[in-house]
Amino acid sequence: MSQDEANLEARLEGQAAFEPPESFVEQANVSDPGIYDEFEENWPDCWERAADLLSWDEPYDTVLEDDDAPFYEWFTGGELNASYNCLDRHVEDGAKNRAAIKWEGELGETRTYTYGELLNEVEAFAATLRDLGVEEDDVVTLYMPMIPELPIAMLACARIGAPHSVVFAGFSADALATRMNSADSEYLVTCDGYYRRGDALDHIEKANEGLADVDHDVSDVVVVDRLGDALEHSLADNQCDYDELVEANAGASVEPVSRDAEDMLFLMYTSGTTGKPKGVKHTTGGYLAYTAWTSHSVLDIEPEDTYWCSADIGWITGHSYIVYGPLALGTTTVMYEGTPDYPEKDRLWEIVEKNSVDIFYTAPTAIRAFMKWGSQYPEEYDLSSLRLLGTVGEPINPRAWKWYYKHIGDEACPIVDTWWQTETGGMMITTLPGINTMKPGSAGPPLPGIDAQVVDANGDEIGAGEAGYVTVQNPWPGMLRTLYNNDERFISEYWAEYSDEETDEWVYFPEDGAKLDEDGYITILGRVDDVINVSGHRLGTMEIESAVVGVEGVAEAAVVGGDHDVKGEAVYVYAIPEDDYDGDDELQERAVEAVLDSIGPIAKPEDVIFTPELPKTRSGKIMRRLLEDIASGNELGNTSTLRNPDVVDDIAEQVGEN
Ligand code: 6R9
Repeated sequence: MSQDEANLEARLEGQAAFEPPESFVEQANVSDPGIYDEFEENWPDCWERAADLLSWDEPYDTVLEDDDAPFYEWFTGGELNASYNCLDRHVEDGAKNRAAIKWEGELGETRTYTYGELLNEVEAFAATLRDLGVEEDDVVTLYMPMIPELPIAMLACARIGAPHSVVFAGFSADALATRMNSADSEYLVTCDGYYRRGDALDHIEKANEGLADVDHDVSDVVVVDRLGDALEHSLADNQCDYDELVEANAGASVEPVSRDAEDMLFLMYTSGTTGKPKGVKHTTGGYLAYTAWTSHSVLDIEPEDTYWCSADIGWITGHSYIVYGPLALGTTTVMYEGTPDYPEKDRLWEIVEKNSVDIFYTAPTAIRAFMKWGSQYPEEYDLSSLRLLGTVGEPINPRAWKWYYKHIGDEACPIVDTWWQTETGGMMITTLPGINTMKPGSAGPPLPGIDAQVVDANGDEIGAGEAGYVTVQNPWPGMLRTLYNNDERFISEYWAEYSDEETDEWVYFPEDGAKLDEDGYITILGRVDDVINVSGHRLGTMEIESAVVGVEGVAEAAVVGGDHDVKGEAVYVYAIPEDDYDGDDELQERAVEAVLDSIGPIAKPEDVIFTPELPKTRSGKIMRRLLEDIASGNELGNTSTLRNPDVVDDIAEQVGEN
């Protein structure tokens, strides 16, 4: 490091606040600080500003309907179609030849779809879905990796009013079956395979395994041929080739179906406290308005931009900020199939330079990996096209924030650290890049119109410097409407904690801990439920536990998250073997296999530790906090309340050995 660089590092190191660069502010979509008051004073009508970003077939009568809270409804009476808003209207406005999706495969092949081409593809696949018998409101499951056919299929579903349920391609066969069963989904679109680190991965085999466990008839399965000759596969009777079907419908014209604002646009399953994943329901009007609005105000997207979110569409970030938000605004959205370090650790920067990317949105775990690899990789490329950077998925540590600011943004791009969830549909707590001071490590104030408060266990607002829980005290258009077929769980998961049913005051509880500072900035501390965050992916410890206790030879298990310097958190399994079993390598391997089978490689345990006992309180509850501290290598607090304090030392010793 040169002296200059060392000085620069030292300066950044000590700097706690950063102002948005003047050059950014001058061109920002939103730069008037008055927007906070404006939204507060006009709430809920302020949300018309979001709805105005869309084209409505039928204008709405009411912005917010709260008669049946917390089953809120937004833009009621309005009708619209999401695929029309993401495609046709841009083509009608003369953007037919603007790139909508720029896709790059892992091996380097590229495909660009202009808005005109994307519309044609979507219509052809919408016609195909109709041929197969898909009707309005049928749930279509999409089990696909990052290939263009995934957003095409999503928009085709939206066009005919069939909600989609995208299952992350990295999830296991079991996970697919669970989701198809829960949604009673009779249609599946999948693919033969995809590339990961240069290898052709078989995907159809996993899909077929999952289908074998679906508890109802699946009428049709459409299979995209991604790998060609790289993977031989045969199709079963109810399976058909995507290209053949689409070719037969080439040139088809499919009218976008007018959907009620409150009609379901999609389901997205996510992990919660209990074993079963939750089917989060998002609707057409509120969700699309909210993702378009936040793409405009927070990501500062303009139609002329090339925008890249490096998430996977199999998660909510990809739904909201690769597909719906950016396309609703008519911009060019980049999609990359593979891993950031294939063939080299400079892959992402090569893509940024090649496409002159203006806005880049990624996860802190990725930034920590880039940091570890070193700044020589981004330094080889011209990243000066970048105007704004974003992060999402987990808390970002100030060091990683500053590395991103300096080495990717060249100290010229604001960074938005956006806190939100699958359930919120879009961003909730973040600075507005054209207005607010940035404080590394702190997400920022709630967005205009969002009344997020940090409260104590009783629901009372806490003072600056104290830690408590995030709550949202008023509804917003992008919010989930319910959990699919489970209104009761919707209430108990999100509203029971802090609401007062008698006074009809409803408070949303996202189950995150947070700290508040004197400027009202919120620093997110992480989940306070049994959910862990591995590389920005939400995993339920109960789901993992139930996989492990299903293993023959395992009597009991506890799963916790331990600190990890790249992944944020990693999965640690503590298990008690049954009497006739040893906690040997073989049992350990079977436990790992069970987790891979039931969830997928993202949940792969960092370690499986066998112990004759788990630390328990006198009332018999497993002390998870203690196990977390052991996994994280933290100092252990008081263990005197345990029924079996000795076990702690035994476990800690073993972890030290592994
Ligand atoms: C969008 C997404 C949601 C959970 C959320 C929180 C964590 C997300 C964050 C963040 C700190 C941020 N989270 N963004 N924590 N700072 N900027 O990630 O949705 O997969 O549902 O996860 O992720 O704990 O509750 P989802």
